[in-house]
Amino acid sequence: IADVLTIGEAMAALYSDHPLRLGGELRLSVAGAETNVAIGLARLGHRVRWSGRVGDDELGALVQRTLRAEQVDITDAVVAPGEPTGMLLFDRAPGGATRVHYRRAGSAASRLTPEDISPAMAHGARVLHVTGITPALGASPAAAIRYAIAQARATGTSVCLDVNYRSTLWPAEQATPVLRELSTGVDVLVASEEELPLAAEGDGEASQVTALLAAGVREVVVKRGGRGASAYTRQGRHDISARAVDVVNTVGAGDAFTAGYLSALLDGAPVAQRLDRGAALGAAAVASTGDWEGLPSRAELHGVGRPTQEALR
Ligand code: KDG
Repeated sequence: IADVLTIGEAMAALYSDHPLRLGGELRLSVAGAETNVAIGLARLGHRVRWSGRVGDDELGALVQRTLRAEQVDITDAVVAPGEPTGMLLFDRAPGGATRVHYRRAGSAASRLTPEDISPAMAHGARVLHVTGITPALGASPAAAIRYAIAQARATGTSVCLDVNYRSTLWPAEQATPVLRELSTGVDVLVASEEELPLAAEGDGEASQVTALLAAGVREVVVKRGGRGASAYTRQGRHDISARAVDVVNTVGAGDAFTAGYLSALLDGAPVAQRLDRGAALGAAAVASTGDWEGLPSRAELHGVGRPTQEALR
């Protein structure tokens, strides 16, 4: 069986170095939080399967080709005739901030059903990884994620949920009850500091984490961007600082972190090493353009976080 099964929307991604309104050149790639995690894990040598729904179009073919090239098993992915593959565009606002523009309403993935993912669930995996993005895409994808989590729990598969709140997809009032419901049923919960209140009741990080651990979550991982991350278990709290790298593009860093964390978890490494590998992959993502292109193989892990002017010989 696979080490990890990830489920979610994979999209075509277009990148511009300046505001889109200026036109000019675009670079075409693939993005999506769950496929970012899948690629990060596959590069580290884990057996990864991805399931989701893409259109029977050129962009869907790009998604499939990219995932196959990255050794992600997509045997169970659904290719839906007549439905468009979702798309997102990244540009830079004046001043340099990265902006994300979605073109995913009505996409193939927004029509994902529980039946679509049942073959992947039947194949089994050690870990199921899902995010809070998929339930924001519509009632049917939300049902698919609920089904996936329930199936995983019934069959002894560990579940990792990354909250990944996307405010442009749904308002916090709508997201909070759904994310709280999903969060209590998982083994590993990953959230940024800002997302934690969406996943758990309580005033402040300590009480939110306590509530999650009391609800049966085994590990709560809090991402703090350039300030590192923490992992809480019933045994206590561990912290890691972020690795110093030149920041090129922070999009995808959270997914990379999660891939690193899960990789070390699959290797049976202790919490400190899980955080360390998460920090390494997060740094690799931040130091490169694109969501996943800069992620290391296992042999390249040791080079992450070295000064960029240093040549590795
Ligand atoms: O985490 C990176 C993602 O934000 C990006 O790949 C697109 O999945 C995506 C989303 O919904 O924002």
